[in-house]
Amino acid sequence: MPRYVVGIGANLGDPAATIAAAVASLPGVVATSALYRTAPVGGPVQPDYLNAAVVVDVPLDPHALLACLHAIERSAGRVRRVRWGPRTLDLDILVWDGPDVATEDLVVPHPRVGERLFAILPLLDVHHGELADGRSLRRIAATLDQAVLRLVPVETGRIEHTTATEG
Ligand code: A4P
Ligand code: MG
Repeated sequence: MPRYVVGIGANLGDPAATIAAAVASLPGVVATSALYRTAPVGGPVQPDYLNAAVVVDVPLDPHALLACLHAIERSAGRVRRVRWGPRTLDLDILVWDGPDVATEDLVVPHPRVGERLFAILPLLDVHHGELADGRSLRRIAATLDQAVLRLVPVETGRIEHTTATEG
């Protein structure tokens, strides 16, 4: 069964509640990261984000999973207006255990996963620490400009979730 890590970001409405609901709707969740509060990167002036990552084991190919993620984004009221703009919910496929995907509507590993602490820190909570090309996530994280991201403290506790598919 394919294994994916899905990155989650939210900065409108009640991001913690939205993320908890998204994790509850995702199929096949086997692990969740801590919840990180991060300063926005790119886009217009906008609120801080909450970011997280979850591991899902699902019998779906990457495009089918992307369609499922888009449906969950829509049910959270996501409206696409500005690239990198504020959003109620963003679900990205960060990595998976299959071959690289490079199509017009889907690129896996996510093309910017190696550039962003808001993606790498949660990913490190649930992933073994290397990208498929062998690059160490910790080493990449150390090279990134920590000041630009202005990380503010990590939330305590973990995401509350229940899934019908576990066990
Ligand atoms: N797409 C291609 N590859 C993927 C993939 N691996 N996973 C396509 C998901 N989608 C993928 O995404 C645009 C299109 O990318 C999708 O329709 C899909 O076909 P989108 O979610 O509509 O738009 P976006 O998220 O604004 O664009 P993008 O380029 O994915 O943005 P990023 O790079 O994900 O950045 N700052 C903080 N602190 N935390 C954040 O979470 N997120 C962003 C978005 C910017 N700044 C942030 C955060
Ligand atoms: Mg996205």
